[in-house]
Amino acid sequence: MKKLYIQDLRNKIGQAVELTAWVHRKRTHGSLLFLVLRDSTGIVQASIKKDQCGEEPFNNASAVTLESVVTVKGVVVEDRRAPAGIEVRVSNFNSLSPSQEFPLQEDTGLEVLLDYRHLHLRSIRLTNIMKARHYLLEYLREFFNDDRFWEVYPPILTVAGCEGGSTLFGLDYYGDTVYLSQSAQLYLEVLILSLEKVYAFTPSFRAEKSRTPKHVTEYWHLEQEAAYYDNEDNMKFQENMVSYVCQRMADQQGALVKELGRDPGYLKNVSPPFYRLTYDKALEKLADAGIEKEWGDDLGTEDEYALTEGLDKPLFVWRWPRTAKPFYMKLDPQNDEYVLNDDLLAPEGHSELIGGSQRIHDYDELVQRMEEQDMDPAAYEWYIDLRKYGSVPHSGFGLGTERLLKWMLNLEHIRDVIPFPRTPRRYYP
Ligand code: NSS
Repeated sequence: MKKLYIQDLRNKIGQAVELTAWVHRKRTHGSLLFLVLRDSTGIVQASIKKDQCGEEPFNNASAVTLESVVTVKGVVVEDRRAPAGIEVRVSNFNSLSPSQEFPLQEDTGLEVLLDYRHLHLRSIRLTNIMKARHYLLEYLREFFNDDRFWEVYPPILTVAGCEGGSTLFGLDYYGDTVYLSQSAQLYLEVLILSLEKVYAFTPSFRAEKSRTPKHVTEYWHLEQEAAYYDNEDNMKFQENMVSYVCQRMADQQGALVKELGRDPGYLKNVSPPFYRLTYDKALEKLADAGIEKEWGDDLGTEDEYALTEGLDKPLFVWRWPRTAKPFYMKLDPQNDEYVLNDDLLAPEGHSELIGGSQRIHDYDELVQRMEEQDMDPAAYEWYIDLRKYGSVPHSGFGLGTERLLKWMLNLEHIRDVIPFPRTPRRYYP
């Protein structure tokens, strides 16, 4: 059975068609009925006149409930008054699968929408966001593949974290404890010693305590790792990658982006080089804005907002104090109080998109850094081992794909870009 899609009706003007779709809206004017029909490709108006399709089909169509699946037969005509400029003049109507009264309306509140996420995902807005998400990943993969990176498949059940123990989800594994992956980084560091340039797109899990518009407990992490890349190569790759996907999205999906409320011109303007501030300069800038931080403090939402206010593209805050960052980051040979790393912050308070760094490839330096952070090297023996057998300088980063899309589409909350958001209080449906 080959289905006709709404987007293809434009090529069928003047022809008789049979269309199966969901009833999205319904309006009556006496003996004239308008149905707005929806499928995965869009919406179209169907007009049904009693004197054209007969009494019984007309009565059935009049009684149809929203979200029912129907089949209409009719001719496609141009009509400037119709939402998409065309309409189907119906000569026959059939209800295939009736819907009970749909529990969601225009004014349904947020918590109810989340309880009924399985139904809310049919909304045009969420459908469009899911499509934008698909395109974003397509463009990201394009960027990696064009540069001859290998896509690899690291495990989700892991023995140890790399971003600190406090956000690990542990689970019982035949009497042992294993953890849901926070990051594939340590495994990617294994794979670069054979494949040299790799990326992975996997779920990452964070037992976040804070409830904010930028945190979920399960997110999709795009991670890159490359042999012989130093921190500068790494930052250049990040800005080229983010610029590439912004421009591809503007060029290829301008209408979708616009419908979701972002001017495609804004994305088109995102190009390298991005703004840069060292951590120390960022603290100075914050002090000028009246925000006093201690050297070594992490940056909070307010700080990120102050640093990126009014910017038209992202900002790197780079070269952080070693005390503020994880054990695997390479110390700056110029001054080992700092590490060779970057956080990439999105403008307009959309928060950190990427965390990246050059990695320690020297055995002794790594063990010393782990001891300094009171870590147990036993759990990381395999990772440390890599430094014994032909270790090379390398760098990598992790990108939160939901955060990138949230910024690109200028959406308010990260849950808007993920079909089934997991937060500290929500894991249903
Ligand atoms: O903790 S990160 O900053 N860095 C890492 O996990 C590295 N080990 C990645 C690597 O170098 N391979 O997380 C990376 C990004 C961060 O910048 C955010 O964009 C995103 O992952 N991230 C999140 N997104 C959504 N929700 C939560 N809770 C979250 N935590 C991090």
